Amino acid sequence: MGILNVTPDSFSDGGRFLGADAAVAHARTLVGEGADILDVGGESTRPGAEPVSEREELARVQPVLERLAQGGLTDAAQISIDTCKSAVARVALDAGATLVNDVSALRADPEMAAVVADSGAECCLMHMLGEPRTMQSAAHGPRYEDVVDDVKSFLEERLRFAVREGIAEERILLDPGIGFGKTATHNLALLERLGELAAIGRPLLVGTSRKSFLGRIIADAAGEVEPVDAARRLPGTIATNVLALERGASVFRVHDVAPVRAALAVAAATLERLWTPRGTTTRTS
Ligand code: PMM
Repeated sequence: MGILNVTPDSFSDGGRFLGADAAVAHARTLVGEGADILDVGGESTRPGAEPVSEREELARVQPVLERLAQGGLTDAAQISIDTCKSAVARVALDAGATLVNDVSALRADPEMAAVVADSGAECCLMHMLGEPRTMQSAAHGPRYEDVVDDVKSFLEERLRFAVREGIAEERILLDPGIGFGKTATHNLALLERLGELAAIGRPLLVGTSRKSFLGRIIADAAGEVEPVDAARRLPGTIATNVLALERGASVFRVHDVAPVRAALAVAAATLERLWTPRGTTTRTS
């Protein structure tokens, strides 16, 4: 899954693909690098981000979604809409999106479940403690009894809710929400014990790409005081995605599609276990 942020303030690529032309060109690059899914987002969920109005979010993503369809990119890749707003999801689904990536797991907008259910689209339910504006702040400090057990219970509850609301279970993906109301230690525990979440029985999506806990670990390893910036987090992105594959994840949300896909292909071949990218029907042994 290649990330297509159409936001001025996402943490690692904010503002770079804000215009529809730049966004569509970047979408082509991501597909050229092997992305099977394009995740289009018009509201930043980085820690501290302020909410965006429905009108603003639509103004950002609608032209991009229309241009992706006109440019044939809806045939080249599955389009995912990263939104918590049902009105944005509805517009995106009309424009050819077939996956709704809701980081609130259907909690932010009471209409969202019905929009997804009626459309027959796929849906990703992600764990988040708190909300983006406050989720990492020391005052509210992310706390868990046991982060993996807590995230697992949450995802099981959200899965039951979604099915009750009429979303077919086979269309639902689950995501531990790396970095969403979690310390570095929480993120690492979730990655290490990802198999416990895979045991729920739904495909797992993971998003570690360029996230700040990687910057701190890489800096520590290099004896640097400041966390390394997003441009130097690719090795950590690759390491975490390979480990996530080994522990049962099947969708990898990343900025750097080509190197991560190559690493996953080698890891999958080594494990002789199946990660079959959606665009690939056969697997060489
Ligand atoms: N991370 C971000 C945004 N959307 N969606 C899912 N399902 N999982 C994630 O981990 C996730 C997400 C934040 O990263 P960005 O600002 O680079 O998009």
